[in-house]
Amino acid sequence: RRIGPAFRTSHPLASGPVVQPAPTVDGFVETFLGELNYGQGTLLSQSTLNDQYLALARTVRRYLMADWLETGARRRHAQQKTVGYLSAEYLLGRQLGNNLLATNLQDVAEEAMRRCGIDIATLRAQEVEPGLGNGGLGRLAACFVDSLATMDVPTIGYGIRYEYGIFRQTFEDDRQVELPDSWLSLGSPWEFPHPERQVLVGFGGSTETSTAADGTQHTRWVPDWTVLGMPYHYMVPGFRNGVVNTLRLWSARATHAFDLQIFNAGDYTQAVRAQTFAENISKVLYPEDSTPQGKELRLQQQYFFVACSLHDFIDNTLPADFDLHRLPERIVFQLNDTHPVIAIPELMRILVDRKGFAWDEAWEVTQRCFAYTCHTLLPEALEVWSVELLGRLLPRHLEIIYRINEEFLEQVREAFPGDEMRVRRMSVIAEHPERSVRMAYLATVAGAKVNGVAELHSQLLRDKVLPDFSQLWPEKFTNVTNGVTPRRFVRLANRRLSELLTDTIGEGWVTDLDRLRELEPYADDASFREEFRRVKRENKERLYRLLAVRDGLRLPQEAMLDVMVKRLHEYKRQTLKLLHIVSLYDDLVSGRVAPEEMTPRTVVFGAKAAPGYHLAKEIIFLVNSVAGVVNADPRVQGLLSVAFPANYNVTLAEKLIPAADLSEQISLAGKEASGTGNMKFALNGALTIGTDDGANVEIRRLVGDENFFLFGMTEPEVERRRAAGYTPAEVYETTPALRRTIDLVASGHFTGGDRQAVAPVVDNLLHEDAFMALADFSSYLEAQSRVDAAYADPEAWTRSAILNVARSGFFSSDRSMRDYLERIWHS
Ligand code: B1N
Repeated sequence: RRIGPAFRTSHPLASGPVVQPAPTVDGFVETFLGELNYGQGTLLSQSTLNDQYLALARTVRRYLMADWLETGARRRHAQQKTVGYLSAEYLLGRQLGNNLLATNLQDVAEEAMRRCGIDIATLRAQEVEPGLGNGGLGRLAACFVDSLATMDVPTIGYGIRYEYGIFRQTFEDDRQVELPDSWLSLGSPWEFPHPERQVLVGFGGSTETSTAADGTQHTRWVPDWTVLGMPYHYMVPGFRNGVVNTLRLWSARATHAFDLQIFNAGDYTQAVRAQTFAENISKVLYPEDSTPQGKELRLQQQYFFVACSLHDFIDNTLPADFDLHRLPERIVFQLNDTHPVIAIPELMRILVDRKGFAWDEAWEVTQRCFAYTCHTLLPEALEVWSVELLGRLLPRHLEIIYRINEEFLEQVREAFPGDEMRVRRMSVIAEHPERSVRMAYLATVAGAKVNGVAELHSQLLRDKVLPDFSQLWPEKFTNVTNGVTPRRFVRLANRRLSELLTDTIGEGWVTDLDRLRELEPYADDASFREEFRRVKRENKERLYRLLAVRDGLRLPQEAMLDVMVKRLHEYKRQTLKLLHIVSLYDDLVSGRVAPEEMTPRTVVFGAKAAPGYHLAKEIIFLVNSVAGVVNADPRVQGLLSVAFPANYNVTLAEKLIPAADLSEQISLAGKEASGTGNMKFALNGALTIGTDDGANVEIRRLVGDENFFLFGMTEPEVERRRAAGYTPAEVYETTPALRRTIDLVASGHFTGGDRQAVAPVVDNLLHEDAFMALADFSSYLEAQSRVDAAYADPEAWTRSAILNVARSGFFSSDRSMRDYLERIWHS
């Protein structure tokens, strides 16, 4: 596999260091033109925008290559423990800007492009972001690998190179229409295919057990079809520290043996079809957030990338003579939710069936190699796979899971003699509604640690989701509150704020976000507040210029910018926000509130709905319908506007968040595991209106009650309310403002008189309201009037905004990584 010493040349440059282009404008121009000429095969004078973008990307890549090779060599040499982050999603965002930032080449590149007569901003806009994730979970993985590189932690990010990422959202007649995201179609300058590191993955078939002369049994899996995994490597640069880690994403290919057999049998079309079948595995990301669908192809994806990753690490990354009994000294696999949990029986299979370990020996090693992060509290979101499907696709893994479960349940019986109810509750195998494997239980049984993603979530995980397990193994459970990378979400997204911060407290904050504390005294400095407001104003102007070209929106410059961006989900309660808008609108047009009493607002939504989530799509339709009517009504001109730019993604987030005044974090308490958008907004100087949910709890504690607009029931209040029997219609009947609001929607006012069109949402609210939007309506409106009053005092508002920035350093993903290192990976 590797080139032997005999083939190594004796040239002095053969084993590095790689000659890096000069980090000067001249050096950059020369490299760029070279890439245009020799990489793209064109002349500057003949080149298209895309040629120029690709050449620019490849130029920046060159400045990272020496560090990448050097980091790899150093890691191989040092033999330290590596973090293998296993995640089915990485929502990376655009690469060019981030890599220019990491290499400190922003100004050089801008000037170099100017000399070539090119506006670098136009080239940046050319990049299609790799949308290989649905939302928070995928973006979290991207933040974590960024922080690990910046902290020089040996890490390999493992995942799937979907040919189509999260769909592109458009609106037709106010309804969501999904288009395929062909992010690879104009070329992919950031990836490196490594065909020499391909891995073979089996599926289906059966198991065979043989008995040796000494009586020991040996089981072997005989798959009946296989695919190849082709790794693509992506650079993950640390912030200006000479470190470049690797993200290794797998793409499925047909094996030659597979189609050759069929070719030889003379069936050409059948052979080509086999190719398509194999390549389907990494074709498309499932666009489901927080509610996984139990689809066969999804399980194939999960096993495919996990099998490739384990094989890659054990057989191609560790030295050939490595003693696998010591595997836990060299790797810890962090399971990003249950999606990669099939890695547990896969490692057992490798050790027992292929490396000749005894079962107990293998189990000992396996238990120390995995840790599991849970990201949800919604019972419907806990993944289960039917035994029928698992047995058909991965028969050996199912056997292994059964044995793990048997031995585990024995342990439970020993700890709780006679408690068969408990044994049934804790079984990894559920019997109803069909026999299936509970992946979260399997991860908890096998993992050395289990963590939730915010304090409240970790508490509820212990008490409500896995109570029996936390009773059996209290020391297994821990919390690591999520974080976000300050590189992308402050330094890159908010250049104006970054300059102000650096001018005021120095540049150390970019890698030591706690230093933002030093900003606190400036909250009382009138000229600093003035500067802070200028930053916000300019960010708003930039956003509105973008939304004008991108979406044809015209928004007033002066109004409060109120933003709710996240996946569309009932539990997140976009409808509650919508009811607030309708109620403001109704107050104005009915004359209950005079125009001069109103604090002008612009509300911006961004949200994709899972294509099969019908109610979520109806909510999108309703938001668009309300926006259309409100924006066209001269009576509310300049006082109330609603914008719903299509296709919210990381790129748009980077423009929206720095401009926001108000951050909407209004999920029903106990439902949002953490949230990470909430952290990005606070760090960019927006104030939060939010429930006592997820990481909001910690944000409020840190920024202070007086700088946070709290409303709504707490989680225990939600529980009590539900236990008492919640009837939304009663709330509607007894709350006049709510009644007026819902009646206005129900009347068809926003849908050209069409009452049918609003019925799905209205009926659901009145008769079901599973996430209690109506119960929290009055409290929400009251909190929103506090927001209005606060915004009317710009000095006090700015003071609070500055304190939000100064006190949010805790939410750096660098801190999250320190917590994982301390609480999980080093223990
Ligand atoms: O993970 C984020 C949290 O901040 C959010 O609160 C949480 O909702 C989110 C199945 C999920 N939980 N579960 C998912 C995504 C895709 C999928 O197919 C589930 N995403 C979350 C980061 O911790």
